[in-house]
Amino acid sequence: MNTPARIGAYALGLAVVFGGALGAGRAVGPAATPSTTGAAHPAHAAPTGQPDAGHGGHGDAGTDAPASAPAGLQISQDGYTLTPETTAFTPGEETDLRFTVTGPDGRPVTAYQTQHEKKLHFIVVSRDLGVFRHLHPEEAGNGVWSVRLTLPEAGAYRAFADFAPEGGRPLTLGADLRAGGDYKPAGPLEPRRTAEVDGYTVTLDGDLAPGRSSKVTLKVSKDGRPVTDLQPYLGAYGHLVALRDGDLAYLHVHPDGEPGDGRTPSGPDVTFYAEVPSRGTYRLFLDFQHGGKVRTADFTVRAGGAPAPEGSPSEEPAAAPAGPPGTPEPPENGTPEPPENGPDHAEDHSH
Ligand SMILES: [Cu+2]
Repeated sequence: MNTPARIGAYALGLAVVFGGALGAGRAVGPAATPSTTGAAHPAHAAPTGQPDAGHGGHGDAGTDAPASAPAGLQISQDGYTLTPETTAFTPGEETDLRFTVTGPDGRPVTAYQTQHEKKLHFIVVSRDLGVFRHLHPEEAGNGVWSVRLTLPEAGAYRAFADFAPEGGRPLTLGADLRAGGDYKPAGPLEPRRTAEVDGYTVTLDGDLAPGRSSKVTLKVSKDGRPVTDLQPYLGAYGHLVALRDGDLAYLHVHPDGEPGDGRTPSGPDVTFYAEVPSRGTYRLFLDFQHGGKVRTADFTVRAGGAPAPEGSPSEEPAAAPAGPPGTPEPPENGTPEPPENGPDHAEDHSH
């Protein structure tokens, strides 16, 4: 077979696989939640029912990779390495942070799958989990990503790149950043289930059970009234990032339903399924969009009790299997593109 013909056949094979994935995703519908494979799903929120292989560097659900460490704890994994050009910052000073993800061949990765409307999601938190940023860097060419970042206070920070290289599985790599100066450590985190942001009150309901999928519901209200017209953000009515206090493990969370599926209300409740790997304290950051602006509400929840035994039922609704893992998400049909938010929103959260 000559080369063009081989490429053609390969492309055709891909098209079949992708087509199958789309078909599966559609047929299963938004109610589908891959509960049996959930544990292998990593940390990024994914609209349910999409053939989402899971973000964050866990094994493919289909290959039943052994339970590995949570995502985000490594700077290099599966041959991919996060390489920031800068790790030293001056507090309060906006800096153009440039970085690459180098692939197994040692070169910067230039081809990415789109996940939740972006090729790469970039999360920056302070190590004490008081500061949270969810950013979308721009491609500066040749595999270089560029993002304007201000670290507000002196201290140590963790940056997570959440992406899926073309032809590879989703990964979340983490790298430390630091801002020099007089560092004042924050006190211990106390549980907090109500967040106030910009006149909005967001309350969190539900408990996190180690080792199983736990339903978490966030209710958004403004001036005492439930908000029922939340806007889609990254293909969902909310985007939840969960991090473990102590090591900043980046956890798997995905929303229950998606805009336009005919069953998911645009508030006031936004439901997620979160999987925490252990007992401990977790910080949850909810990005939600209303009135054209994305805001972040933050919570602190303790996960207690013993880990659930193997094979114990999950709280997730049982459903037909979702699309095969490792396949890209279907295009966002019928979901209006949320307005550009200019510079990504950023939140500082006091304890
Ligand atoms: Cu993002």
